[in-house]
Amino acid sequence: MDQKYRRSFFFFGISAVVISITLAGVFLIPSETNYGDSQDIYMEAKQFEYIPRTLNVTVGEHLVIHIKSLDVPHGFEIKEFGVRNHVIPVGEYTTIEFTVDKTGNFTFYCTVFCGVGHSDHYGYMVVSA
Ligand SMILES: [Cu+2]
Repeated sequence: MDQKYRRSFFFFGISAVVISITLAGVFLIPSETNYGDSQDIYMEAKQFEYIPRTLNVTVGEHLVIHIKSLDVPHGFEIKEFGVRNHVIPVGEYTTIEFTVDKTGNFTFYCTVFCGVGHSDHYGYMVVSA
């Protein structure tokens, strides 16, 4: 194999790899990319607060909330986004996913009775345009 032939063979090989990767990227991207930007949010719940207490997000975002409890089991609900009665276990992250499809100020709150301050266990989600 002479030098010139070997070089063009090499470039052909590289081009084939690049084209394959590009096509795979176009056709094999998982359906999650149909959402807007995805944001991972880490939260903690305890008697009787959420940390952070306020989530500031942008409409269209797909949220992946990872949340765990620091003391007793708690709950998490935001009716406006179809998130109902999620149980938050102690010491172990649970994941809640949804897309914020409207702007405004919303309240999320605890749906598992967690003690005398249960009714004060809530937080806010501010969705901006
Ligand atoms: Cu609670």
